[in-house]
Amino acid sequence: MKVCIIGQGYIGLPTAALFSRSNCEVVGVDISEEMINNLNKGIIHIEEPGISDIIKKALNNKLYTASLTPQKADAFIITVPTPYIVENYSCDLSYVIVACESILPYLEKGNTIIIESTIAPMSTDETIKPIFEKAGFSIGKDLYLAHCPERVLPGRIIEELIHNDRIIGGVTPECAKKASEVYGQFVEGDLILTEAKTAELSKCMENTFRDVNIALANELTKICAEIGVNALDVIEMANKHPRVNLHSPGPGVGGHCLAIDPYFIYAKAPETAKIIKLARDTNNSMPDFVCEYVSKIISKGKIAVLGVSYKGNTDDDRESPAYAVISKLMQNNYEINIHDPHIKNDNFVSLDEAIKDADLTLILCDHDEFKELDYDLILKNMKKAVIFDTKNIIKEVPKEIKLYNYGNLYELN
Ligand code: SAJ
Repeated sequence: MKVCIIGQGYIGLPTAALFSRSNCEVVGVDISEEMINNLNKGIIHIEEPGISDIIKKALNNKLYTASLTPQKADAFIITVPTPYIVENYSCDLSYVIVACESILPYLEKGNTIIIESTIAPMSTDETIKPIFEKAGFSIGKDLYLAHCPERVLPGRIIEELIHNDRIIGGVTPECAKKASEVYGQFVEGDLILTEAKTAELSKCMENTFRDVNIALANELTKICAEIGVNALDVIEMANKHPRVNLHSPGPGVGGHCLAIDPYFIYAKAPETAKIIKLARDTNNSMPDFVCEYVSKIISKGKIAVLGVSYKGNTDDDRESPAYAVISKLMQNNYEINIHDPHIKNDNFVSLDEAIKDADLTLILCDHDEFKELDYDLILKNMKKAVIFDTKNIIKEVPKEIKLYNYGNLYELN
């Protein structure tokens, strides 16, 4: 089988790697000339265990080529980004549309086209299918079209692409069957056949489920700060119940999935999707909540901010709530020094520099490095030894250090 994959990012490249490992011929297409040249030399731009070796082997065996233009193939897979449109929260399909149009000259009867990008419900039927129909193809007869969302965790992508169950949403049952034959090349999890719109909404709902549950934990934190209860103890106690799983509160929700996908559903049914929108608003309000309590700890002075990635142990800072916290603190005239051992940025400083003469250390991300800080250094170098841990990662500090977390904010009221 020959597969042409449009988009060689976090999902497209690992997918290309796995097809080539299963002896499929793969063309990986991207708009970045620099990336394509590098890929053809075996230089990989994403940090993901296992990919580099597989791609290098595939280049040697002539099973993988990176290219600026598509080629004829049996299956085409679209893995390009889908951001949301800020004005109305709807899904920006422009990259997907351009990708679909780019393969039109290479399509032949019998080909299968799979959209992996996360898209709003109904997008495949209402927007993507007509692109191919206008070009004269009948879907389900000449071409087979399906939406098959990816569901993988960065850092474990290869492992999860192989073993996770896969939703195969066909525009027709025949489309789903053909798409499942494509994934059958390397997927060992179950291939679950359904309709395109069901696949679209289930992917968006997976991330919405998490977003709503995090909002509930964040709301609980606010209630506890107001009425004087330890929110972290409440979560621990409630989770002793076998059917309860309260999530963890934090400074907000980041990343390119949880902070975006719920809007795709909201934009489709804004009058009805009330909990979904409220959860988004609640999570978006957390940077303000953090800043409010920072101002109760210190009214002015220097703050050492630790961590700006959207989640721990990654260099990904897309949609990170840390940036909202930082910009608000700067507006309020605090002096900010940022330290993040996972992100390269000339404006960031070392841990020593960040905490030097600081009035407060503010933890916004749960990198492992922050779980056990050098408390002697903190006591020696900070002006006041105060830590505000918004991720509840520090379990114990020496008694000379004052630690605030979401368990004791009520002390500040
Ligand atoms: N967060 C909390 N409290 C929690 C859990 C997470 O505040 O209890 C925050 C994190 O700090 C982070 C954000 O939520 O800012 C998102 O982190 P995450 O680990 O929940 O999710 P992602 O965006 O890294 O990955 C999700 C995953 N989806 C689900 O678990 C349902 C992943 O499986 C998907 O493949 C991915 O979205 C995606 O691509 O859609």
